[in-house]
Amino acid sequence: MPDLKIGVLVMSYGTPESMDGIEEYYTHIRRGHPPTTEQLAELSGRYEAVVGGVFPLRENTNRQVAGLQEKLDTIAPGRYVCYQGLKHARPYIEDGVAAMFKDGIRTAIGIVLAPHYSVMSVGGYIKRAREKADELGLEMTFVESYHLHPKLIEALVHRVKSALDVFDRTRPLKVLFSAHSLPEKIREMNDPYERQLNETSAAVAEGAGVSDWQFTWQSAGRTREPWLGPDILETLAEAGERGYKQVLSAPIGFVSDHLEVLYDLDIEAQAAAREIGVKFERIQMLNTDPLYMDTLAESVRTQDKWPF
Ligand code: FEC
Repeated sequence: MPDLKIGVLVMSYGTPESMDGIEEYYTHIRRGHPPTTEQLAELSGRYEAVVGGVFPLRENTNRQVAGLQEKLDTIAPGRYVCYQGLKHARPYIEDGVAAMFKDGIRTAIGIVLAPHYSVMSVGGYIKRAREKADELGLEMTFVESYHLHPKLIEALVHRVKSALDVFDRTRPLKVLFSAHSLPEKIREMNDPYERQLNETSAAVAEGAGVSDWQFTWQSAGRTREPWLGPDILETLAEAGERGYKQVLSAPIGFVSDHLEVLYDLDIEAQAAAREIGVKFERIQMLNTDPLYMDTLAESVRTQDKWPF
C-alpha cells in the first residue's frame, strides 16, 4: 500500500566526496565535458587552499536536511520525510526522487537550499526532479523561492548587525551583498534572479539600518560568454578608490559555508582587500540557523496542498 507520508526532496549543489572525486564532479558541472588538466589542477588547488581536502558543503547539507526534518516533525509529527538530492554529486536529484518512490511515497514537495529563483539555477533542479517524478508516477510540487521570507530576512539582518560590530562605525563603511553570477543572457529571459537578489539585499539593509550598500556579483564562470557584473573584486577596488577603508561582505545568495564563500571571498577577495588597505569582513553563513530551518519548514508547509 502506498505511504501516506509526504516526501520532501531537499536539493543542494553537491560537492566532491574526496580530492579524487573532483574530476567527476567538475565533469558533471560541465555537462559531461571533462575539464582540461589545467582546469582540474586549478579547481583542486582552490579546494586544497580552503579546507585541505575536506568538503564542508557535504556536512552542512546533511545537517540542514536533518535540521529541516526536525522542524517538520515538530510542526506536523509524522507527516513529512526528507530526502536529499544533489545537483552535481551523489545522491543525485534523480536518486532522491527514486528513493522516495522506492519507499512507497507518491506525493512530494521539492525545495532547494538556495533562496533565489533563476531558470538556470533553481529552475534546473526542479526540471530534473520533475522529469524523474513524471517517469515514476510520483506527484510533485515545488517551492520556487523564499527570498523574502520574514525569518530568512530576520536571520540575515541579525548576521549583518553582529558583523557590523567589528567595524569603526564612525568611519565610512560599505556593505556588499553578493550572489553567484550567471551568464548575462538570463536578462533576455526576464529571469527573476536579479530582482529577487536586490529585494533580499534591500530588505536586509533596511532591517539592519544600513544605508551605504550595493549589490554585486561573485564567482563568475570561466567561460567566454559574458557573465553578470560587476564582480566583487571590481566593486571592492572601486570602493577602495573612493576612499572606503572598511567593507562588509554579505553573500546572501548562499546559505552554507562552501568553496564559493571560503575561497572566493575569504581568500581571494580578502587578499585583494588587504592589498589596497581595506578591512574586509564577512557575515556568518546561515548553515543550520534555526530561523533558516523555520524558513524552509514554513515554505514546505505552504506548498503542502494535500488533505491530511
Ligand atoms: O563547495 C563546493 O564544493 C561547491 C560550491 C559551489 C556552490 C555553487 C553554487 C552555484 N553555482 C551556480 C552557477 C554556476 C554556473 C557554473 C558553475 C560552476 C561551478 C564550478 C564549481 C562550482 N560552480 Fe556553481 N557553485 C559551486 C561550485 N556554477 C567548482 C566549476 C568551476 C568554476 O567555474 O568555478 C558554470 C557551469 C557551466 O560551465 O555551465 C552557471 C549558482 C549557484 C547558487 C545556487 C545554487 O546553490 O544552486 C547559480 C555552492
